Amino acid sequence: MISRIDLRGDALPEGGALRDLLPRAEFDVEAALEKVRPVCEDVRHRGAAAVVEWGEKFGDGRPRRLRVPEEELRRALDDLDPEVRAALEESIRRARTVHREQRRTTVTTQVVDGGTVTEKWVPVERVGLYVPGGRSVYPSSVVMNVVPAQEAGVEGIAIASPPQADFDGLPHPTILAACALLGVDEVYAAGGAQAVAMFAYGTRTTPEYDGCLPVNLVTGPGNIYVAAAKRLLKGRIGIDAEAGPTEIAILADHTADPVHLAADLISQAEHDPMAASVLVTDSEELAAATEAELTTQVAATKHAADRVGPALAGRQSAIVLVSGIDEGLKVVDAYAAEHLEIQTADATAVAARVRNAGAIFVGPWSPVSLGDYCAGSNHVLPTGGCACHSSGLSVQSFLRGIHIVDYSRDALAEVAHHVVTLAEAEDLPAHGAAVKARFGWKVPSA
Ligand code: HSO
Ligand code: ZN
Repeated sequence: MISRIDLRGDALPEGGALRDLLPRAEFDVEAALEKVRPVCEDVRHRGAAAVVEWGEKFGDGRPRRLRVPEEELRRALDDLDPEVRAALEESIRRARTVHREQRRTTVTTQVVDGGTVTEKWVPVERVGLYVPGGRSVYPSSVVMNVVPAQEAGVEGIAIASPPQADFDGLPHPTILAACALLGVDEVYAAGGAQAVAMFAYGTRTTPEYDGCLPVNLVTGPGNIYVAAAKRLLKGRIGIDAEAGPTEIAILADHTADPVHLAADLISQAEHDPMAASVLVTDSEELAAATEAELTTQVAATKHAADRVGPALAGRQSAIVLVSGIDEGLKVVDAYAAEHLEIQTADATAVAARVRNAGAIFVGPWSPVSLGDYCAGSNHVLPTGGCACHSSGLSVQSFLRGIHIVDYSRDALAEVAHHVVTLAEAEDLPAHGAAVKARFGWKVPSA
């Protein structure tokens, strides 16, 4: 069911070579680019009508209205199961508690007398948050996108989620209810690459459709076409990341409980047949016990046939055997998982040594599912190894740091000769001239 990779014995290769030995899903965004290019171009030229038509062509329902009327948001919240509402409220409360602390303060540095540089943090004016539909209806992802944007102070928050034929051409009602709970009232029944293009280019209001103002930044997970549209339109818009299939890696030793390990590996495999579940361990016994547990638990899990089974059997999942926890750390660093659980003796100390991961879950009581919903942490995280250079969604994702430079005459005079010297060294004398002109073309001496 799940393959094994044995890296015991020989010394582990370094960096890229080690990474190449580890399993990973194919997620060829480049190939999808050609498919989404005409879609984005069409939305650019024909606006809302193209958004709706491409949605229908790709199998979404026809939206009743492109912009979801506010009474539908209120109705969805009124109809929401009270237990789901209570759970979402707790999820929101905890996410706010964590994300509020991520706000940045303006810092002014006195570089010299009369010379300051201030870094001011300014929220992006308007963002578009993408929330998938279809197989993955995740109101929790609405929370994880909206809360950091709101805590960052973003004024314009728009959400797009595909129209569902089963719900009369509206996005899924729990998505709408989550938007209403969070106080977001600008919601579009649009999905896929066409929704990203709608956000990027904006659409005009026509007799048939409500318009959407262009946004500055698009965030949120989606399928490969959403990722491809983000790549194509990046520059015109900012993006968070190109989310790929979800991943869980677990670094475990003989102290870990195979029942928990199997449950956690299955939990993320449940998202997608392309999802990756990777166990890294130095214990042959634990590997065997986890394999046995996987067989038992997969047989009893709801999405076994269509997602969990194929995900665990896929080339992206494996049990990796290593000679010790030090080697295990090298492996998980090379893998750079979206989610990494540490299930070892002294898990806190081991976790402190991890360099690359989207989020780290420490010890037996911090499963990834907790982070997916109610830890307070964010679940929009870098996939596909991007955790070695990128972070998950946070308040910072919605802010820009602007440097404000304010020097007096004396402060400029003090450093003018260095500016002129560097300008000449770079053969850019006009740069130096911009300073010289201020001092009657005679640079003050040091
Ligand atoms: N594990 C997913 C997020 C999610 N899980 C949503 C449940 N719902 C990617 O981090
Ligand atoms: Zn999940």
